[in-house]
Amino acid sequence: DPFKNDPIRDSALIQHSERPCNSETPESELRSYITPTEKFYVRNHLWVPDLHEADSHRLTIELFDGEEVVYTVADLRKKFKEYSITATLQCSGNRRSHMTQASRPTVGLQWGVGAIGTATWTGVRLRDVLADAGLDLQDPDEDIKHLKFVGAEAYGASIPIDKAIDRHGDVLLAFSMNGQPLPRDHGFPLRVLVPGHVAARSVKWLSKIVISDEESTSQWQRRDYKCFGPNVRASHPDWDSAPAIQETPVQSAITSVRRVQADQLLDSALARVYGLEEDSVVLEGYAFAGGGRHIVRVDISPDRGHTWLQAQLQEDGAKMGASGSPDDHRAWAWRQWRAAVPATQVSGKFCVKATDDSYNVQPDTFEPTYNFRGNLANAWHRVPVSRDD
Ligand code: MTE
Ligand code: MO
Repeated sequence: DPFKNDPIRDSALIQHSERPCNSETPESELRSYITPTEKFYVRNHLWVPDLHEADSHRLTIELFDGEEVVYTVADLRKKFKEYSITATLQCSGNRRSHMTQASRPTVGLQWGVGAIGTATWTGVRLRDVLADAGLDLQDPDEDIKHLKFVGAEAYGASIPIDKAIDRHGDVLLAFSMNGQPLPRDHGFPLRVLVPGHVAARSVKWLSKIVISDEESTSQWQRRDYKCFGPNVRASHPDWDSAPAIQETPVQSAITSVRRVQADQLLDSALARVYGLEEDSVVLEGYAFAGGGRHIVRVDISPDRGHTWLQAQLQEDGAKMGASGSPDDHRAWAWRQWRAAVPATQVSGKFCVKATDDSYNVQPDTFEPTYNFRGNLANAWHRVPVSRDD
């Protein structure tokens, strides 16, 4: 039984499957900027490999000519400068259950809003290690197109080489999460952290990197994590016709709906911002864009999309990556937001939608982006008014 040494998980996680472990973060834990490590969603395709010694764990890098260079985790720590970045990981299946409910059945784990989380990751820069191993970052061989990652249990994925060597790409070989060694579920002792890309590319329990002219041949790169048109059925996808998901589209969700009495609003900053003096409803949630794009606005409707107001974006608490200024396309972490509306303006469902700095927006319904695998479900999140009553 390869699962017999899986770690014990926090009982607050919402379990979708046990073997392999797939568990999402409860809404109450999505309200802190940094997701508590033990409450961070777990998405495992297989078992957690039995790796217990960090220092001696070996990472093999296969260069384009086939030559191999090996680093232990101890070597990585000794040889390279350490960097920390705050980045959100979002599973391609986050909010899949909303697509299913609004549209048609989808194949996959029926995640709610909690297949997402934010952590501060510490490690060494992948580009520094690649350069040390012998890759010419300035002028790489033209045929080099992808970087394949292999996990110790068999999972694999790849990213385009440009993301890996971009000095502003901030791809890390991470050995710690929120200041502690990576927990076993999150990749101990070493994982790739590819900020801005779908979490499926951030391979855990990293054992090998291959510099290549082709994408990873794993099923998770070639036969999964792709989107097709609404007409394409599960039985006949032409997998090779669609690109593997890398950067993700703009997303947002409501994580809390609370009624607040007028007298409880006194002295509240939210009440001042929205000029509230009567019984109100306070909403909270997150917004996130892939590719390092910033969230520029979050719109809330208290009445199914007829009227709108702007949510207050909470402070951006992110460490901005390895080497650069915070004003470029390197928003690797979510923004949380809050909004309040008078209870009398509320009718039907609340909706939330976010806009990123390329003015990408979320579709209003799920029909146009329905895909049988339920990937990248990012239509407006609609929540009944009375949910928390
Ligand atoms: N890496 C390995 N080795 N095995 C896996 O099953 N799952 C991927 C990715 N990396 C996976 C993996 C997927 S689909 C997601 S969403 C993220 O890890 C989840 O990371 P987390 O469990 O740390 O939240
Ligand atoms: Mo995922």
